Amino acid sequence: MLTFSSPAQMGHAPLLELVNGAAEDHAETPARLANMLTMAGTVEAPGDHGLAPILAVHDHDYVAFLKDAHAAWLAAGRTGDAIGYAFPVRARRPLALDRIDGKLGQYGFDTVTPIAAGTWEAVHGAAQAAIAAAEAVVSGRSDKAFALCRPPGHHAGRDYFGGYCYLNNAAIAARLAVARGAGPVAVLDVDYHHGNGTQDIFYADGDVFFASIHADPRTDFPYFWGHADERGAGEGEGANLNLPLPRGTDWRSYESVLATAMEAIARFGARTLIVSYGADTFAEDPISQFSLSTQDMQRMGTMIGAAGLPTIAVMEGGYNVAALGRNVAAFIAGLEGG
Ligand code: OKS
Ligand code: ZN
Repeated sequence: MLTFSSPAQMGHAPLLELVNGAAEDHAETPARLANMLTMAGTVEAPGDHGLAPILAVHDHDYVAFLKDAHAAWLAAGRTGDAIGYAFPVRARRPLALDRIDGKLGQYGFDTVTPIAAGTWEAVHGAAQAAIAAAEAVVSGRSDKAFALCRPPGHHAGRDYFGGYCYLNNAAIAARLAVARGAGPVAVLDVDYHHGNGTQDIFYADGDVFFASIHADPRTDFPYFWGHADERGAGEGEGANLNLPLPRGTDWRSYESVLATAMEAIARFGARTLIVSYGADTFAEDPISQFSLSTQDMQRMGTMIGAAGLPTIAVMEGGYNVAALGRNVAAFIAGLEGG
């Protein structure tokens, strides 16, 4: 398996997240990537493919905001990481706000996704890893590739960040594949959390099918997306499939729902597959509530690999740091046909 990661990804080290009424240690740490790298074998640096593939998904003003946000935070006399405290209720207007606090609320949707000094370089590096993986597959250099992205991406929308995510690595890879004529494309999201950003980006897009298996948003983050009745709109009507599962789900139920997702992807006629892989479905994940084992990660990879599609996998969540590399390696072994 070709594997990609950028050293710049280590530079995002959020100090804390505001959650459960307190400042807690941030779960999405550089140590996650360090642990994955211990198990990954040969990892290629992605090179710099520029901003064009990122801007094919994300809003120009949003990207400019992300690049500048931490500097604007420091210029406002603050220390530490930039975190918003005021958020618009739904259906507010597009507004040209002047101060960093307003902009953090305008572009962000939660208090767990700080913008730190190294955030832009890191999210740019993670996106480059996803782009390099996509290039490797659409060029025919490799049948499958894995981008060890962190921070993750699937909660980030065209013009918003949240859920530890800033740039949507899976969406960037999917858009690139479509642009290169490798469509129709399916994105399969098997992270514990619903990939609301990816869903939003492709909601009205008939070229990209989005299927997600995740904790029911009635009980779990991101709450406001991921419900079973969200089926796509316009040209994308029917090209969005949410398969929410209850807390406590084990492999027995997961397997049959994954089979449903794979059948839907085949029926759609996908020619390229993007996988948003999160290891936070692991039974011992500290912030999640499914019951999958490391061996189940391999089973998951095997079922996905059996589709026989050119596949680009990108890393999403997974917070049991000590087990992370093992879980990723098990998933990759399955995907490769083990
Ligand atoms: C708990 C609340 C935040 C959940 C963020 C989810 C991040 C993730 N601290 N998304 O896939 O793993
Ligand atoms: Zn997750």
